[in-house]
Amino acid sequence: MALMPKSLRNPAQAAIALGSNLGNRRRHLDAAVAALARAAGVEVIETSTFIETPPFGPRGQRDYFNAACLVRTTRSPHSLLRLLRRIECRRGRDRINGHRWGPRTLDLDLLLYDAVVIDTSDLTVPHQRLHSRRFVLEPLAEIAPNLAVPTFNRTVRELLAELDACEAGA
Ligand code: A4P
Ligand code: MG
Repeated sequence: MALMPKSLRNPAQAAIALGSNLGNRRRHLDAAVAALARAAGVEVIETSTFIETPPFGPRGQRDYFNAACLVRTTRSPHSLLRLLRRIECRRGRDRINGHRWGPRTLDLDLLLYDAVVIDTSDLTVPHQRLHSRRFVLEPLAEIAPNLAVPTFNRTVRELLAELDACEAGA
């Protein structure tokens, strides 16, 4: 077994959501996973399959490719957020002309970071809309169904079951 690099001793486990609906969607997601795997202080444990999902938000957008990724990391949550922003930027994410829930080459959201709860102006963990986004919960449930989601006090699988029940009753 390979020795874990010194920088990855005592790592945290984090879950990241990936989404793309502009350009070569599969390539953007592949490149994001590769960039995470190359980043210092990050080890990719597992990546879900890529699923094609109808857009939530403004009409007229193309379907998204979505996925989720589990990583081990020695980076702090804010350092991980900065890394996600850099990777988005390198894949041409336009934050100046882009708008909320609008089309994007790459969106990387930090979903979970161990059992840590954060509520600062630029970072909320668990991600605020994790429980209501099928395009987030489905890929995450594929790779980490039993992961506990703090504040919601549910596992990922339970949140997905609740969303199913909610949508069936709607
Ligand atoms: N921010 C706070 N907490 C976090 C966190 N945990 N991870 C702040 C990442 N960012 C976090 O993010 C807006 C602000 O949230 C940032 O300033 C950051 O500091 P953003 O990525 O610029 O904005 P956004 O992605 O447009 O909005 P948001 O709130 O992340 O919404 P969603 O839910 O990600 O919506 N439809 C489908 N089918 N698939 C998708 O992937 N994505 C969206 C984006 C809309 N519709 C979609 C999809
Ligand atoms: Mg986002």
